[in-house]
Amino acid sequence: MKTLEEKIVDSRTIRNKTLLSFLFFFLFIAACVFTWKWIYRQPEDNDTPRPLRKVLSANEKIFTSLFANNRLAKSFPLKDVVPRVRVNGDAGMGDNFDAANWKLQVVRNTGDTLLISLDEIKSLPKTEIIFDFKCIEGWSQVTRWAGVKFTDFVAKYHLDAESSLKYVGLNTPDKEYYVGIDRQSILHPQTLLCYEMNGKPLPMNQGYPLRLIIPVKYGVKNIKRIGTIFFSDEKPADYWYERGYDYYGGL
Ligand SMILES: Nc1nc2c(c(=O)[nH]1)N[C@H]1C(S)=C(S)[C@@H](COP(=O)(O)O)O[C@H]1N2
Ligand SMILES: [Mo]
Repeated sequence: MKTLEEKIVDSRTIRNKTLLSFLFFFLFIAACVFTWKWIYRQPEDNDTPRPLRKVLSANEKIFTSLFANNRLAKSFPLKDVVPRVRVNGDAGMGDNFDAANWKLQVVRNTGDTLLISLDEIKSLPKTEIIFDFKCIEGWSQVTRWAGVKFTDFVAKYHLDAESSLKYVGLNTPDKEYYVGIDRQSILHPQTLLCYEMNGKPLPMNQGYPLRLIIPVKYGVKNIKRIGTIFFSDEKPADYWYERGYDYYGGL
């Protein structure tokens, strides 16, 4: 048998409790607004208030510690590839580009710069990948790319000393777009110096002659139209980092 306990509550108690609830509610909102304003009054670090930047750095540490070369981005069958590949981002993609005379520049530790033609890059083993390309703006699409694995490229051009440094920096020929990438991500087995999309040469607006395809990162790091590659223990400049995004950009 159930016993029902009843308590008679008078209307004054109800009113007091209601008032108290509202008071707490408004105090809570005020605290949120105050904290938010406080965060945005703090000094900035690369276009982001320092407390928020600290959160991004903490995330980066967690992701880096979980990263492993045998953790692959999911790949997809040919039938899943979207018919029309989106074009996004045109920094460093101006019309004044001399495609005919393009050569990839690779700055070595010794100070000299390798100049490598597209044909030389195409003569290296070719790797294809179909994966879900994700942009931080919130869209993603399954797309198909081919090129040389960054690790095969490193081996061919004896860049072992260079690639033991903490970061690699990549710039467009006009230096308008630039990214910095941590060593373990650039040496990930799915990272490509890519010259083909859907079995054809890269379209001009998608990075002809050479772009980075790096499935373990968001779209921002997949730089189109690479001009120069260099290696460094310091974080290379990064276009979207300077505009408030996190440096790591990992998935
Ligand atoms: N040179 C250059 N590369 C770039 C960008 C850019 O503005 N300039 N935008 C990036 C962003 S934000 C995305 S999402 C992808 C888009 O690649 P897509 O145009 O092939 O779809 O390119 C990346 N690489
Ligand atoms: Mo993006």
